[in-house]
Amino acid sequence: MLRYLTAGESHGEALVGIVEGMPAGVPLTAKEINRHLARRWLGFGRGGRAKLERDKIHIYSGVRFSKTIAGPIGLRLDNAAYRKDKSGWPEVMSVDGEGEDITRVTLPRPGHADLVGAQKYGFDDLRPVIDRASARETAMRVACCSIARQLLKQFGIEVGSHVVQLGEVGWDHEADWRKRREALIVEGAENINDLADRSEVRMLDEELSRVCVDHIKEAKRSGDSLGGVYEVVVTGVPPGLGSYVHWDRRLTGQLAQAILSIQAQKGVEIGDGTANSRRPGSQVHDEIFRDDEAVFRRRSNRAGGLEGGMTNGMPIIVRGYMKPIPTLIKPLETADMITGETQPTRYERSDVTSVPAASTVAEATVAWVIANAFLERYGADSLEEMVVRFSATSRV
Ligand code: EPS
Repeated sequence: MLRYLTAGESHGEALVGIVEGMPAGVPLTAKEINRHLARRWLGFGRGGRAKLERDKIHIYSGVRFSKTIAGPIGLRLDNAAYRKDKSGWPEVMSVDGEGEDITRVTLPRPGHADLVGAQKYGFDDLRPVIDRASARETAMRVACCSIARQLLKQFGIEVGSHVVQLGEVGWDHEADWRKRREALIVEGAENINDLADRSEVRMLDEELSRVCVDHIKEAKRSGDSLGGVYEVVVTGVPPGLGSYVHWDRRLTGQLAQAILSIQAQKGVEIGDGTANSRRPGSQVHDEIFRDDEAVFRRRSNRAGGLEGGMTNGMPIIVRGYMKPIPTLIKPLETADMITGETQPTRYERSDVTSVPAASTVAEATVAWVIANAFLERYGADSLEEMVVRFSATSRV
């Protein structure tokens, strides 16, 4: 089984990560991880922090001569915000001392972990919650999960994503964008990224991207933030990953967790999940046929590549629904956590939207789940052995 841990605060010195369970011999370089870290910064609507961070990974261990060596992989990502001249963060986030001179943050933002986090851990200052609940942590997650992605790549499994809706602006002609997505993924899901990464909002349609940028500008002018919906697609997945035999082995549930584990994500949909709930069964289930090479296939993919909690060999389609970011220029009403006094929320800096970023983080967390299921089925101590196992195992 693959495992990873992340540590670090948004305005602390650095983020660190450990990935454990990777077989030996998987090609891995910092360049590949950095490519995905850079993609996480894509998207119009990010705030001042985006101009600061450069996100270059430092690999400490577990890799030798550009290949994994089976030992835990140690990673570090420095926070430029902490190092910036006169940032004040080394004092505010100091590991030592008592922090008597620090101004405490006591106005919790509605919709954020702030208040409950402080109540839960007994803090008289929201700072520890703000900093660990922050989506800054997803940078290290992307780094850790990029390693799982490298494993999948060796077996022709690709992960891609694109944004389908931003605030009120989205694709209303379902059939149109679906056709576009289908055409793109014939050669692998990474092809979606080639197009989406060129759009300012990671959408597949230029005109729609422009409308979204205007929508974001408008939200910014009115001091607001925007949520949205994105789609993650995985291609090249063999049938039979996951299992129907026990609840926690159902890949469907694991994928939902992978999406909802990301900050600000509030909904998940597998395939045509929500539309299917309104349709009669005859218009939902994907008919089965056996092709000329005796491979069982589906005539459609409304199930999003998953039946009975297992992959069925069709592309996996998972959609994530993100709420608008809770840090708003336009204040909302809140209560001071010490005095109880009603006050407007305080604003520092924030993103107007980070749905494009969330789509790339979701790619990473989904890749992790698939890699784990893949290892469960075809796992071995080295990549070489895995290739032998994979080629020898009959696929449904
Ligand atoms: C975040 C607030 C902003 C974002 C940050 C997540 O940071 P700051 O408070 O320093 O302006 O930019 O995202 C990242 C730093 C990142 O790497 O994605 C929050 O409160 O979640």
